[in-house]
Amino acid sequence: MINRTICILLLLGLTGLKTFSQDVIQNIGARKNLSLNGRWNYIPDPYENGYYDYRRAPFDASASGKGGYYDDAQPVNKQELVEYDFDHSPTLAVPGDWNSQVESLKLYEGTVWYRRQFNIKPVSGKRYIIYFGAANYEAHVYLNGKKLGMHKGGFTAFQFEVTDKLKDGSNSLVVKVDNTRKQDEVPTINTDWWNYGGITRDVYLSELPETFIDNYQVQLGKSNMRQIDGFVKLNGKNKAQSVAIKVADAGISLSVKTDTAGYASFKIPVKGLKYWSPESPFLYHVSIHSESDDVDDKIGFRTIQTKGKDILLNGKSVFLRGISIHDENPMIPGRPRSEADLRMLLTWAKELNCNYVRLAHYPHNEKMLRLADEMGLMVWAEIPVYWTISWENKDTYINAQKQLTDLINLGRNRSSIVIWSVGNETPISEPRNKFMGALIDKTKATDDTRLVAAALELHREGHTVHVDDVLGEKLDLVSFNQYAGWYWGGTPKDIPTYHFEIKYQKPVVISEMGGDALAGFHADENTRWSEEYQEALYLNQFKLLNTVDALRGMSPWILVDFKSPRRPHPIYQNFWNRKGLISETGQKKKAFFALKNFYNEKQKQYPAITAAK
Ligand code: GCB
Repeated sequence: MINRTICILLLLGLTGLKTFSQDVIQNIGARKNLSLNGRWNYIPDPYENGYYDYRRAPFDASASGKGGYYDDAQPVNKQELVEYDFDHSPTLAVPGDWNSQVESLKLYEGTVWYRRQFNIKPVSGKRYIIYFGAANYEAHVYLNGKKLGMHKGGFTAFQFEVTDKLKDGSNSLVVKVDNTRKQDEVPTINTDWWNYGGITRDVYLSELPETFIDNYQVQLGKSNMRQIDGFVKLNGKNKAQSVAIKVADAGISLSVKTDTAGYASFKIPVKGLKYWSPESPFLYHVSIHSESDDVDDKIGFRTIQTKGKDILLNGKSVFLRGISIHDENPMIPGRPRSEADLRMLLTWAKELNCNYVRLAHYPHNEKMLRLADEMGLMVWAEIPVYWTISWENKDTYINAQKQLTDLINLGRNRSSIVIWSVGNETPISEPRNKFMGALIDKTKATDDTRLVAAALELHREGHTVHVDDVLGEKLDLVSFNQYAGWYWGGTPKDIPTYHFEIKYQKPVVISEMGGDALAGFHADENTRWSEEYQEALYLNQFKLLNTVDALRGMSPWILVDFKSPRRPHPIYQNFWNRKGLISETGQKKKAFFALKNFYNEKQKQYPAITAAK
């Protein structure tokens, strides 16, 4: 019995120690990187026979603990899987999802093995990490036959240190990616978007000095336009160092000493700053020099806060002229593969006269956040706590919280991000209130400089629409999804017969509204699926929304039609959610122009905020 317990503990210990990836480095793009993007060989493995032996025992959990069929050290239950021949296997583009690249994988949910070979001459004294921007959903990573670890979560970055594992010459990187949906995961089994599998974002091998700048934040303090609050954190043997922080154009140059844990915080009084805003998205060149490392970044400075029913950007009332966006390039269709794909989406948002985007329903690419900084779009950033998560499962909570803190870490220096959202349309119950309440507290404890929101639900009594979810007490904004004119409330002309009863005296930002239209299908405004119906729905929504005196923003659903398995209508949908203002071929629907006009009017009511001094 004792022996058995020891064995189990050993196993858990071994897998536990090995399985979790480290927290990721800040600003990977600015490091000395070898890109591992490109063509990777792949092998679909629906029965996971490369992972489990014929008794369904994982090769990974072998008693040797070395793990993996690919392990040179021959775990006890290793079999030679001669059928798994990467050399003669086809290739997939990385970054990219498999569904949009290979017809037979369009609906595939399960495991695909990826392999990429690369050459490197490791430099002694340097450290190396392998960094993945994202892989959906569970990734097990092996280098030269040794397991590096695993990561769960389809939209967050992860990394492994490989300093001692690289070979001089050719190296083989193997990743098992599994996009199987599971009830206890985040998101859960049921979503209204395509479950794209694969290594969907950039992969890098990064060369770093022995002691490197691991993390930093350089942002204005909470509601304080006169002070930068920040920190820097080093990683390596020589943690106590002098670190210089420079913001050249603002005349800032400061030196701090990191402690023995490699950490230093700082406060820098500032005046005469050019504040970041959508009208003037000014980014400063920030550089951080330690005794052994340098990192450069482009950072904007702005404050965001609420006051009564107002949202204040740099101290002035602002209206969030937004649109919701999925991380999908409809033209492929599939996950975006390049920066140009992301720029296309944000350029459309700018054409709509937006100053704000809701990046639904999960963390988007870091490049998207940087583009939003550069192009002048405020951002709502979100985690996939969507619909009916397993509220009572502790591991589900830990997973959700990790995705939240990873998202905050990724976006901590992006002035564009003004709102963290902890979830979408989560049905009220005690366990859910506890789960969501804890996520809100965690967000505030991790970053007190941005607003916290969630897309809430409402309930109706006759023509009264109540917004009174108990989470409203803890959140900074009243945000909810409402589909009057589509899922309820008759046809578009009936929409203004409803009215809202909103319990909280806070700014209202409608997180979703809208309806489907097939681009090019024209009929009268009472005919569902027509562009005229969708346009009339928007026009009548504006009438209803204008009656909400605390209305300070909105992000209608959605910029572009997107793939969804929930949308089978053979004439109008064909597995596309048609609530886009733009079709999957880039055609703008009538409602696009209706919203643009509405935003032009709103802009007149809330004039541009010019740089405050
Ligand atoms: C919602 C969801 C969104 C869906 C949308 C719809 O409320 O938040 O993910 O895609 O409705 O089209 O039904």
